[in-house]
Amino acid sequence: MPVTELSKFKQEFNTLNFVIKESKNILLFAHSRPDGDTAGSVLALKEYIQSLEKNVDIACFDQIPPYLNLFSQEKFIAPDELKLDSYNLIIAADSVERGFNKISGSLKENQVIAILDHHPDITLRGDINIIDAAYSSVCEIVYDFFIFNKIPINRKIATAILMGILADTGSFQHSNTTPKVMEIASSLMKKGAPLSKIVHQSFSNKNISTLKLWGKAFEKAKINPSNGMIASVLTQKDLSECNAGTEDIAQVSGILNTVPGTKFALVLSEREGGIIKGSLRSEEYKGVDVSKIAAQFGGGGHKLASGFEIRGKIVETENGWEIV
Ligand SMILES: [Mn+2]
Repeated sequence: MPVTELSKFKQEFNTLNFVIKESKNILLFAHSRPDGDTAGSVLALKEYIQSLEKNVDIACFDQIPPYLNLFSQEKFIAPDELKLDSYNLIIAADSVERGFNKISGSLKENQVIAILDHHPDITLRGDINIIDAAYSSVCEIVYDFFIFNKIPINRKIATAILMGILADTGSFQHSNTTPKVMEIASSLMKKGAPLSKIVHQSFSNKNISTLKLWGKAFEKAKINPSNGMIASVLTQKDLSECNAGTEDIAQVSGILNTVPGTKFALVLSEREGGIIKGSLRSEEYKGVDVSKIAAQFGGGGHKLASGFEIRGKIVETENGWEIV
């Protein structure tokens, strides 16, 4: 890929690499309940920083799940077990407002903070900010950083970056799968990243509790022929009966959205504290902007993936569900 295409963050990529080289102790920060993108980003960066013989740790409020740790045996360390002020540089990668925000305020003036994110509404800022919603994933940002600085990409780095790209593009299914993403994936495969193995292992990691919860949601799904909506609900009771967690809900609306003839999918799920979360999904070819629907309920997001929160409880009656 020509370096000119990477010019948007030329200065930031340059500065970040300079600070990495100048630092002795570096902390990488992954977001809570880590996914493939945050894990892939910190694993790729760690591999590079380690090669420079620096001390580097990965902090996260949650441990890396085994399905993301198949190509490395990394440990994520809880922030309170670390001496946070001992690091010269802290790099937070992906969803920095899910975890890193809890410690960013306590960092000292002389510590350099770098923020790598691709979420549109990030307000947190560091000393080096590489934040751009046009990126499919933070792993794509990390890739550009490596290419710009001519950092060699070995098999381990390629695998970690591809893991993040696959996670955030839903294995090249989401609309963020740009031609550039495909070019990057191709070059990572050439470096030895095992694409089909990552897809298989990352996406074949469903617990029986997740499948049971999905089963409940699918069984209850209804299609409204007048607006093409496919909708379902999950109550706190469903979650506890299946022994499932709220993270098991995330993919349900995406799967419902695959039903032919539907325009968009809505999943309403009860959360702690009397909150109902609405998750909306559509596809480019369906011609629906779900962020407009979310906005009607005070929420927001992207055209094809949005959400909102309302107060209430889901009550299932003979005539269907009601929100009370
Ligand atoms: Mn991400």
